[in-house]
Amino acid sequence: MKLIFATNNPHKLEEFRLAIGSRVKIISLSEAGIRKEIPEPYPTLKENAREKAQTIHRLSGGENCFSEDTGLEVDALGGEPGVNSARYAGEPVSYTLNTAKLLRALGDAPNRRARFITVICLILQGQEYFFEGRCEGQILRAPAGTEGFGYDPVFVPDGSQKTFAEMSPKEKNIFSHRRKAGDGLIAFLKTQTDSPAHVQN
Ligand code: ITT
Repeated sequence: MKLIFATNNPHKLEEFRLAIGSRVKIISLSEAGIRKEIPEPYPTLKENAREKAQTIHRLSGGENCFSEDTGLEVDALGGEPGVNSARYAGEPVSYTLNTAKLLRALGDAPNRRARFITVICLILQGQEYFFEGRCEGQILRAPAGTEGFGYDPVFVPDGSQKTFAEMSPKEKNIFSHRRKAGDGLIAFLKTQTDSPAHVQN
């Protein structure tokens, strides 16, 4: 099965290909010949994921596709940056400035509890399906590591002593919100293999 992945983020593409790529052929937007900045105007991850998937479904002429929207929820900040994670420190998007703003906002707060939440929107044969993955963890007081992207240098998932940015992509996938949401997608796609009408080769 082939699915276009409605993202402009190469890190997401790499992580999904690693997590689910052997079971589904994931086509990037550039491979699909689509160049488009997809707006994320809504107040929830689910609505933004839906917008991205529907936009690419339309532009591709109705191909099966999926998107995802991810946010980092920090308890001591009342859930921020949440759905604004990409543009927390404004535009143009800067992972370094976003992370610096997060550390400033948290200061010395003793409660460092946070979680990544990923919502996938799949459009298969014109029908929408949603899958969610979460990863609980803690925000460090200073960045560590150079792998990954976004807030990875300050996020330590429960069950590890390392930040995501100190892990290889394979190791990050053991814990990650994105891989867990991808598991839901794959489990669902398996249920569709009995009805070939739902599968595009
Ligand atoms: P697309 O919309 O093109 O998919 P994006 O980077 O804009 O790519 P999001 O809107 O989902 O994606 O942005 C969420 C932001 O949250 C992203 O810019 C990162 O700063 C951060 N983020 C998302 N997933 C992350 C991860 O696994 N590790 C660290 N930070 C992450």
